[in-house]
Amino acid sequence: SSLVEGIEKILNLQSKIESDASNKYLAMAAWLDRNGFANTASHMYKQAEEEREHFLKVFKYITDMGGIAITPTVSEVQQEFASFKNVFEIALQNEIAVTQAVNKVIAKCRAENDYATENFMMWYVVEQREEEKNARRALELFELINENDAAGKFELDLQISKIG
Ligand code: OFO
Repeated sequence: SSLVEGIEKILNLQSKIESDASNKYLAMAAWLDRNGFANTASHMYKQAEEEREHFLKVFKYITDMGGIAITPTVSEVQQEFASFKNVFEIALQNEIAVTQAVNKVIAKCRAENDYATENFMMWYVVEQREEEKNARRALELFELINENDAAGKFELDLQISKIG
């Protein structure tokens, strides 16, 4: 393998984090769907698909580098949310945690002089910047549109689904 042990390990951890991120979005999509927010639900289903791709990208990289990619176990994810807005608060928190995990992988690459993996991880840096921006924009819309009446809920559902 062209990966040192510590790098292989942290990449497998990142692969699990991305896989969990996919399942977290899936649970959010289902919650939105059953609460009548059809547009943001389909937006979240798409996010779940994207995270699955992020997971596969790391998974395949490990294999390409001659390492052992471990199929992640499926963890419990949050299924219930306090409110429409709360879904997006949790989504932002999750994205911030993913960004921190990405940064840890890069720090490890630097410590190990693994520039190939550092270069590979730069794609995630760009992606996370975009995803955090989108998650913050969704929360901003709750400041602009009143979620406490039906018309506001309808408008929020529409506008948030157009982000990104
Ligand atoms: Fe947004 O989690 Fe993937 O990178």
